[in-house]
Amino acid sequence: MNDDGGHIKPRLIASKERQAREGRHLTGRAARPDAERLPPGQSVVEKWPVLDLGIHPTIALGDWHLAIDGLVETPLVWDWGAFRDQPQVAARSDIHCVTTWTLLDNEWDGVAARHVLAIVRPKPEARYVMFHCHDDYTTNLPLAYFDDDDALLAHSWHGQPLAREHGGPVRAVVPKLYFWKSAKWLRRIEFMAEDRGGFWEERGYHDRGDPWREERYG
Ligand SMILES: Nc1nc2c(c(=O)[nH]1)N[C@H]1C(S)=C(S)[C@@H](COP(=O)(O)O)O[C@H]1N2
Ligand SMILES: [Mo]
Repeated sequence: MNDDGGHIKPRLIASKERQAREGRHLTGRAARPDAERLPPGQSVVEKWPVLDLGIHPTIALGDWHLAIDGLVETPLVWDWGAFRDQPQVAARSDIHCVTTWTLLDNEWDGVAARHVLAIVRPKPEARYVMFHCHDDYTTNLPLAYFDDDDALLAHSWHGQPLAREHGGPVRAVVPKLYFWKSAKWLRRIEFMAEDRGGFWEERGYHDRGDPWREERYG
């Protein structure tokens, strides 16, 4: 990282912890992805909001690396060239943020999560994934949500390089979970046997975060 591009926002973090304690935005409904386009309590927005801890790291492509390690047969580190040499996929999905906005029909380009899994080969005991980011953000998820055909490591959105404020050069995209699980400025993917909470999961957000079951807090 070349500069910190901002400051951490303690008041924003405190207010989100309060919202989690108070159960803000909860509707108490569940919805089915095959029957409804929107998970409970979500509203469609037209413009893509920027939400993060307040730091927007600048990572030059020449300095960019992604480590993939933990409980895998073949840990690796990709530099930018190696990452771009992997098979590329295009995928379309909706973004559902826990703060209730939904952005429909996002077109991503990048490397499929399942390609990553085929290369590193998680050990049988690996059941969870932790994403680690350049702003020190972390988020955890069950391996089953990363091992899905819609999950990817995205470098482009609607055909353009992912903007820095949205996590470029590379962010994770895990469409079946609330968007706080889709880590921006990704630098490391760690495979784990035991679950461990990430940044928001330790501050009152739900451990899994399935929008269709309205798992906002927990
Ligand atoms: N590295 C990092 N990734 C992050 C965050 C963050 O603060 N740092 N915030 C999360 C949250 S809470 C949300 S809602 C989405 C927002 O992504 P966007 O700014 O591209 O809309 O990023 C998620 N990924
Ligand atoms: Mo969020």
